[in-house]
Amino acid sequence: MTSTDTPYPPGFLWGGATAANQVEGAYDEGGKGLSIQDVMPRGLMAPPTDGPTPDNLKLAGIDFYHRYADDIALFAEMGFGVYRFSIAWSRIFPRGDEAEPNEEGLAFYDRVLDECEKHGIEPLVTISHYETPLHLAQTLDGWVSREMVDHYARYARTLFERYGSRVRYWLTFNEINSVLHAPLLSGGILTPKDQLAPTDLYQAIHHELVASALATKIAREVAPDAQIGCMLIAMPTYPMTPAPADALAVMHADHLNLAFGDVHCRGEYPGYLLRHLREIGVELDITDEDRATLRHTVDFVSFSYYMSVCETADPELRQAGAGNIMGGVPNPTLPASEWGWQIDPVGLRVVMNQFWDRWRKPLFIVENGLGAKDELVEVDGVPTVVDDYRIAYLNDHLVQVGEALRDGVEVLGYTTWGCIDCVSASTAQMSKRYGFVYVDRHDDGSGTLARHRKKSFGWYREVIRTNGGSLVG
Ligand code: BGP
Repeated sequence: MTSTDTPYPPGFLWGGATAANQVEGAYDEGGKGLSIQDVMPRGLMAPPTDGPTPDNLKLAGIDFYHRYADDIALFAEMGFGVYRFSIAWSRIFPRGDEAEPNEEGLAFYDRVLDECEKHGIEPLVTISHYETPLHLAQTLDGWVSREMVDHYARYARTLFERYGSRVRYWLTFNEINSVLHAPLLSGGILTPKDQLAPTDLYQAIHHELVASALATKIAREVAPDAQIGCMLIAMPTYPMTPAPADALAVMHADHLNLAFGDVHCRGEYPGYLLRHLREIGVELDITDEDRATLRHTVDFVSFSYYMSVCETADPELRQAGAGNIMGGVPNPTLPASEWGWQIDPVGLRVVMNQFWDRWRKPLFIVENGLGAKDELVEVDGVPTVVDDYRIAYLNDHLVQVGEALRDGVEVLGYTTWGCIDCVSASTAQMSKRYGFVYVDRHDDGSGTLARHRKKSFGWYREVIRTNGGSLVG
């Protein structure tokens, strides 16, 4: 492929993504309150602690709070046209329930935006990325409570008013469909998952969906140029066998994921979800006002893509996949990462077609990448990582994005996950690295925090320079 026959359209936004709680550190600076992440030193793997503990790598992160200017300069060196980051809710409203925002927190993101503007990088802001203020989790059990809608709306309004003229692309909730499987991470719900009544879980989901639509409504009023997207985990599901019962199992699994996109794009609950709720005995408290709010649909659909899964109706074939928070059965035909996430570039094309056919909204791929153990070596006296495995992973996925573009799918852009190494969301490790930039910090908390360009850094710069023309596929 040469740059003249690239399927990527002019103006395609290339870049990378991070989240506040995984990079910023400075967990108690600038007036910030605690978030649920400050008491999750083991990620999803263990219950939360009573307070911040020294083994929690997120408390210091990769010190982006102090190094953001240098880090954004590195992104600019790769030619990023877009940088996706999240705003830490507890920097803006430290407890979550205050009437007035924390000016120091707002000023920090002004400075981040200054740097983006200096380099001509378009910001893509996630309003809530797995970082509910801890106080709201402790006092309300997170999104189980309807009060969360007001707290979130006040927070979103504050952001639109402050940054609405500077930020065009917004995401309301990171991976909103993960709340079904990770209620604490995604819903700020402290009640352990196995003790959470289905009615509480679905009511929490309803509150998040209403809050997301309310954010869209507020944006239309105070930031008319804003483009609002929902953000989903995309996980194409294949039948384990050709048995019709397996096709049905796929349909049911798909429905539980796609329902979130359906509500965001169509403005109402789909019939299959209402049936599911009836069958599991869940009666939701949905007001007329909620129904009217849900009518405020999104401008685009964004998603993360890491893997596909299989489904089957056969209980003997049903064993859970390693490291996969969303359930599903491992696919025997696919390789997996060191953390058991199955690698399936073709699945990306499949899911892009599915989303486009279903919703006819432009797509934005806002997370994709390979978490791997990297080894820092010296090449010509310069510390680096020879991450050919990461290059191969990204190349193969981007070739499939190109195929989807040729299929006619409309795509706004692509941001790799963890464009600079950061603390893992699921395992809270540093050693699960995704970046083009290596950060010298380790699972035991040691390290200088120095930044080093990996081999993939130059590779991605070339992909961006050629608008995908340098991809090999
Ligand atoms: C997504 C999250 C991110 C990110 C990524 C990789 O689910 O939105 O926050 O971390 O997955 O996951 P992990 O860090 O667990 O490897």
